[in-house]
Amino acid sequence: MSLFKKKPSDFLLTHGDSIIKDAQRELKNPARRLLGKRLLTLGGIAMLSGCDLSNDKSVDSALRQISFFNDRVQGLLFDPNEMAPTYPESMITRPFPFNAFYDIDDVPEVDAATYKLQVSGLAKGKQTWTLDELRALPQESQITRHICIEGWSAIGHWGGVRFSDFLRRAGADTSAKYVSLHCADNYWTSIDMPTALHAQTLLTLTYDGDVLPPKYGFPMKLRMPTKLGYKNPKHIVAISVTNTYPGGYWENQGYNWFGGS
Ligand SMILES: Nc1nc2c(c(=O)[nH]1)N[C@H]1C(S)=C(S)[C@@H](COP(=O)(O)O)O[C@H]1N2
Ligand SMILES: [Mo]
Repeated sequence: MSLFKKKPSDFLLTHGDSIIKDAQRELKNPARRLLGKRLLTLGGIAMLSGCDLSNDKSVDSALRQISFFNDRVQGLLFDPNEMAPTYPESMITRPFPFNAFYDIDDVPEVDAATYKLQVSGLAKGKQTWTLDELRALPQESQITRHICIEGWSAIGHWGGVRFSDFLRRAGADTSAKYVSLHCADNYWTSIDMPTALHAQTLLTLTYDGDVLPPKYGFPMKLRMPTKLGYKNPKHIVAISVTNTYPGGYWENQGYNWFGGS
């Protein structure tokens, strides 16, 4: 299967600036000159930022180059206090695009009544959560931009529980390195703890004020506006806190693990 199977033409990529800044800083490192040259020949996404990048093949390749960035460097550059931009309701992309490693007809049907979220690993709190228990926790919402490595971006409106709040309630060891997230469609990904605790990282239960529909990840999606689309898992059924590198579905096929800014 091609990693870049779709070329949606009607979305604008206007943000990705922090990733670009990382890229520019990285260019100063002589050990990465070759990579730097490659990035430069791509014209610099920073300069393209704000332009209509639809049908621009360089977007795919530019994002792909960025995905080669060293995870450690990205981790060091990550600023836990820096917020991703938020947008007014008028800027929400309608309809918000669907994407997965399969077609929309194959979206998994998760049964709300029997659904349970499992928490395991370095966490000594409650290990099983029902949907009602998650809905009873304090809720927040955000309108942020989702950027997919395939070369499109879109603004969406998600609501749910602040992940740092959830992790605390689940008794997670927040000094652990990773949080891995396993999904009903056997997709999985994993994130660094600083991103897990970032104020905009949200365990979402709603989309645009309604229960999260199946296509957007019912019953829950972890939404991180600081990370690329593939790091935002839908249909999460299990969460594990660990110091052992968990990888991910796309990450194990060559996508950059940190995948964000
Ligand atoms: N469970 C699961 N989560 C997933 C994926 C997937 O295939 N399965 N695809 C990822 C990718 S690449 C993108 S761009 C977003 C798309 O989310 P959306 O359908 O809400 O736009 O989901 C991400 N999370
Ligand atoms: Mo994606």
